[in-house]
Amino acid sequence: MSTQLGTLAELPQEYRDAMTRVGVAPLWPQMRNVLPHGAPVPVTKSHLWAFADVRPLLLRAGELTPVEKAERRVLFLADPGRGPGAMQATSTIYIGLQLLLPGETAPAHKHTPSAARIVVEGEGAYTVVDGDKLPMHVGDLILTPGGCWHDHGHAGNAPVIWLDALDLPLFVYLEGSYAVEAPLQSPRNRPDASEVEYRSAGLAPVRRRDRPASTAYPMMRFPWARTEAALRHLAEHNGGEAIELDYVNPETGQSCLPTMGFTAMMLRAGETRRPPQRSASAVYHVVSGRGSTMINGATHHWGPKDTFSAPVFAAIEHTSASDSPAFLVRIHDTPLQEKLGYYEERAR
Ligand code: 1HN
Repeated sequence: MSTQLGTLAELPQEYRDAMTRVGVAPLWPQMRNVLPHGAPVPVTKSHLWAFADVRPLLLRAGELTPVEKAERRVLFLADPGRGPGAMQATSTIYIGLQLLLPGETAPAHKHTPSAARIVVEGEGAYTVVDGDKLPMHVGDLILTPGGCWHDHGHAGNAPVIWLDALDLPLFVYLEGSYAVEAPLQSPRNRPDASEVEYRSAGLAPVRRRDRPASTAYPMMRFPWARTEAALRHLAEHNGGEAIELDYVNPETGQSCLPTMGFTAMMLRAGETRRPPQRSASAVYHVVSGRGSTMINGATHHWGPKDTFSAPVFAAIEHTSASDSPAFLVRIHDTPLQEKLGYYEERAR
């Protein structure tokens, strides 16, 4: 079954040169690289980005680079497995930390990749998505799906930092990534859909069949206060199971974005969890609490606002500090893998 395949070095040099001239190459020396046995061999290396390390550099970017010169003032998290400057945290997931200072705006654009933001620090910022003004409070998840206009503004009086998650690496790989730009939008004068139509889980407005495809994303904002309350409530009644809630489209029950999944997690005080090995890669953002996570044998110690990554099929063990529960959001590519038909979990 695992016969040793022939190598390039075994082939005569003049044959190799002839192949190169014609623009072909032999498959067999590279076969195992692209089809390893049993499980993929990830390029991604797990890493923890401590907020305390990134924050001062981001605030310095606020002094060094005016927002007009940046369009989006972001420091992105570079996967060490891909070397310095890699614009991805895992195979499919881009993560950045974005700074907006009081009074600043970031102009409207729309692009093919989808994005979501998790607010990390500060109050008073907002994002306008297709005319809906979405207030940004710490922990909120705000969607800007592919093809939706979005601009940002900040009416507060201290810096605001949020985490951006995009399926950008996938779109770059597909040669499908581009943007269209526009001036700032004038928001509609009404609260966003999470405050009106979609206030109650399990109760959705009657679905209109005649709606245009552009309203495929009925709810763009998931307020953290409700997410945390739902997790705490679940913790009281789920008999010691893992406390996890997926962010979904409230009309369809499907993942809230096409390729990226978002899962809110609570770890009880002093709890240890060993999730199955998942074929999805993931980035964990700590909303509150402290603890540690062992990923493929190496341990990250984390606290509020820290972010860490896990490659595909990682062996993971989370432990929360004994004095209080911890709340994290897991950003992953399960929806993409399900659509491609290969998402998998292996019990440990
Ligand atoms: C983008 O549109 C935003 O709208 C943030 O805030 C980060 C990174 C790459 C490509 C587009 C934003 C981004 C981005």
